[in-house]
Amino acid sequence: MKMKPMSRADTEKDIILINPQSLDGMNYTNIGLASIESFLNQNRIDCTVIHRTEIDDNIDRSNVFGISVMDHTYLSAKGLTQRLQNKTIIWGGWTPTAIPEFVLEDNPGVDYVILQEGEKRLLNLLRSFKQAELFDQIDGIAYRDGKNKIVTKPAVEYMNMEDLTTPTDMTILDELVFFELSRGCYGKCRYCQEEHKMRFKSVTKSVDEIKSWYDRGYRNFYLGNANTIARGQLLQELVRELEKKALKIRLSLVGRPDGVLKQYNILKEYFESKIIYVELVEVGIEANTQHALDLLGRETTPEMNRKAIAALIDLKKKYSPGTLVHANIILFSHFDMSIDDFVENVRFIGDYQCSRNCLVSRLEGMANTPIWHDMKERGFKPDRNMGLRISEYHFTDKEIDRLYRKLTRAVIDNLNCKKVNFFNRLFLVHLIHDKVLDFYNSQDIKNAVLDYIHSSA
Ligand code: B12
Repeated sequence: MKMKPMSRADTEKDIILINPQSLDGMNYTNIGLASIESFLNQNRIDCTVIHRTEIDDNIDRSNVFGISVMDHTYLSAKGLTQRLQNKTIIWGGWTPTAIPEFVLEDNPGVDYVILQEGEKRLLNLLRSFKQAELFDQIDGIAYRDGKNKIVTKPAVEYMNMEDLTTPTDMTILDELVFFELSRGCYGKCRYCQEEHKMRFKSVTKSVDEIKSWYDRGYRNFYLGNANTIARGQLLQELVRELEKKALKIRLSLVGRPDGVLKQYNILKEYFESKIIYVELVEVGIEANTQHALDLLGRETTPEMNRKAIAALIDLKKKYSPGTLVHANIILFSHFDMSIDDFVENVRFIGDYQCSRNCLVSRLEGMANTPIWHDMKERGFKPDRNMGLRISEYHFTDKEIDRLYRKLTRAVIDNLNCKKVNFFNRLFLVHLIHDKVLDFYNSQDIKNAVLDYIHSSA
């Protein structure tokens, strides 16, 4: 293992963590770093988080820097690493977890890549700098050995959710507290990088944590992560405890259609509650034919998807008209999709009218997922500047390909800009959604779609 010189006396901080986000307005939200900073400080590691623009003022404060990396911050992290070439550099987050070997090869300045959850692994790595024998016990890590060969030790251990500490304020976005009720997902969908085992916080710990935010004046909580609706008993105990403590809060929940159907009666308690207000329920639908769902490795059926959204709309109408129901759908669900798959996606969007803010225009190939491997086999090119994500590709069906290009071209021309970015993305989504509703409102969706594809305009 490589180690650059470090001693506590040298510098003020044991480690400085960098949030490389470049988007104004959400500069400081990073749920992972919020959790790691709190965990390390509670374990007597002197640690702080800075934004990438604060690097000049902090460069001499530590010999060790950790960077949180997602695909859209890959280039920013790469630049920071070059700037910090005399320091020990540790990368963690979604992108390095998916492609540790590529990350180490592409960034000679990166010394260690931490895979999956960072709290304990980073703590143990930092401890090993002073007690070298601890290093061999660390799982979920990639590095270069003495012969400059890359070694990857897969992640084996998972955090017990009870050992997590309350995150720092970096977990807040515009007064909304991202609250981790669970980690991981059982879905194993072919397009998703999430493969952690599912774990949950106890109700006692969850309520204590929510109460501590509540006492500081926060009222709006996003029970995020991919799949918080999964465990019925916990959800039920949570709503009852929050009611007992009279914590008047707004909650957003995220889940899968099977979870919504299974936990229907418990969700009803949330919708009926006089204490809890359900702000939003977000459900991953992804596609509306069995063919497309199978291509995505989604273990749901169109029937299940429809039932789940219909049930939520029914609850909303009866008990909480202001609640938002978001049915996440990938309009162009797969590169092997057919016109009929597209038509059924249009039908779902039109029938339920709850995909306006969460429509994904097309499937993205996230590094190292089964779908990404399929895409590579087809010859689609990973983008080295975006964590090897595959975003540019052709659809097998020529008509679908033409439809995709025509639709997005028309929308981008309408936007009158060169590039789609985070800020105009929602506008783009709305324009596509408007066009989808035009198809839906025509007498025959398939004919309308085919006419559009073959029209000269
Ligand atoms: C809530 C959420 C958001 C929130 C807040 C995001 C944020 N900045 O933290 C909002 C709505 C703003 C958001 C926006 C976007 N998001 Co988002 N989001 C999520 C979601 C659902 C939950 C995140 C969460 O709660 N994580 C819990 C924390 C504790 O986990 P964590 O962040 O992964 O951190 C752990 C490890 O990764 C690691 N780690 C992280 N950093 C570091 C650093 C070091 C040094 C170390 C050692 C370890 C380490 O340790 C952490 C603690 O264990 C995830 C999916 C998921 N299941 O996690 C997607 C996810 C993170 N989002 C994603 C994406 C693509 C986006 C957007 C780009 C979407 C878009 N098209 O606009 C934007 C980007 C905006 C931005 N600037 O971040 C992707 C990232 C994929 C990738 N490979 O890059 C994910 C994984 C969803 C997915 N499957 O596609 N998102």
